[in-house]
Amino acid sequence: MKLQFKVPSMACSACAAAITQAIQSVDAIAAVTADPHTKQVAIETTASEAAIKVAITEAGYPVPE
Ligand SMILES: [Cu+2]
Repeated sequence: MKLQFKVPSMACSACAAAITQAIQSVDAIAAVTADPHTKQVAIETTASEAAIKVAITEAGYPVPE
């Protein structure tokens, strides 16, 4: 399933890497594209949207509705 989130606090490539790692801790084979310029995170995963959202939030990057 394809998911897309806007993560406003993703400011640089280190943030993008941390978010990617958090998502891959839920789904190791998730395909993640995190762009600090557009603040968009695109994910191809078999994990649930809720689980991915929690992982990103717990990494320190709130995901607004
Ligand atoms: Cu950063």
